[in-house]
Amino acid sequence: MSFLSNLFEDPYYQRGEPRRPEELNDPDLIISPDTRRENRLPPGQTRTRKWPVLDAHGTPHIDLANWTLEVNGLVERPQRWTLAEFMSLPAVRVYADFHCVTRWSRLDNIWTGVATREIARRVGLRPEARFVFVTAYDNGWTTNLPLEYFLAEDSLFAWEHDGKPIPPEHGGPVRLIVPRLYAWKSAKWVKSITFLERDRPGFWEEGGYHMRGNPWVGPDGERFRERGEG
Ligand SMILES: Nc1nc2c(c(=O)[nH]1)N[C@H]1C(S)=C(S)[C@@H](COP(=O)(O)O)O[C@H]1N2
Ligand SMILES: [Mo]
Repeated sequence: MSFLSNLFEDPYYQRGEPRRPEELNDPDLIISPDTRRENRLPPGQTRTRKWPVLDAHGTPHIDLANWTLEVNGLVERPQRWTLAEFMSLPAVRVYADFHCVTRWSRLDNIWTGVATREIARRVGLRPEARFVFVTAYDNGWTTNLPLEYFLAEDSLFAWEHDGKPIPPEHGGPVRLIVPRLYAWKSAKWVKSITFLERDRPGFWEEGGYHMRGNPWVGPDGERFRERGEG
C-alpha cells in the first residue's frame, strides 16, 4: 500500500537503482567524484528512495521579491544579489549523492545553480580566508565548513533539482549543496555567506556535531566531534 502510494503520488520516489555516472553520458555535467565509488553508501548509511524533509525550524516564509544573497567577510568586493540577478549568473549542473547524518542517503540527484567557485571568483577571496560561515532564512539557522569543501568542483548554490525548481520545503528558492560533506552543511534557504580566517560553530556544530562532517572518514563518518576537539 505505501509502496503503491509512493509510486503514484510522491514525485521524488526513485524506482530504480542509481545510475552510474558513465551512463549519464553528458559532457557538461559535473560528476561528484563520490558517485564513482564502487560502493556509494558511506559507512553507517542506508539508501532511501524518497527525499525526506529535514530541518530544525520548519520552512520559513520567504518573500521572493525581497530575497537577497549576501557574501561578505574576507573578500575584496562584498556583494548582495537579488533573486533575478543571482539566477542570471552562469549556471552549472552537478550529479551528486546526498547523505544525512541521521543515516539516510538519497543517491542520484542532478542539481542546477551557480558554482560556489564562480561566486568566490566574483567577490575575490582574500588569502586569509580558510572557513565559511553560512546563515539561512529559517530563524538565522547557521552552519560552518572548511573553505576547500565549499570550493570543491561539485559544490553549488542550487535552484533546481532534477530539472525542477527546488520546492520551499527542500530549501528553495536557493540552497547550498556540498556533496562531499553530510547534508546538514548543505544549507537550505541560504541568506548569507561569510568567509573567515578561524572556524566558528554553526547551529548543529554548537551542539557537538562535527566541524567538518566528512561522511567518508573513519569507521562511521565524522558525525560528532570528540570533547575538546575543534
Ligand atoms: N537552513 C537550513 N538548512 C538545512 C537544515 C536546516 O535545519 N536549516 N537542515 C540540514 C539537514 S540536517 C539536512 S539532512 C538537509 C535536508 O535537506 P532536505 O530537507 O532537502 O532533505 O538540509 C540541511 N540544511
Ligand atoms: Mo541531516
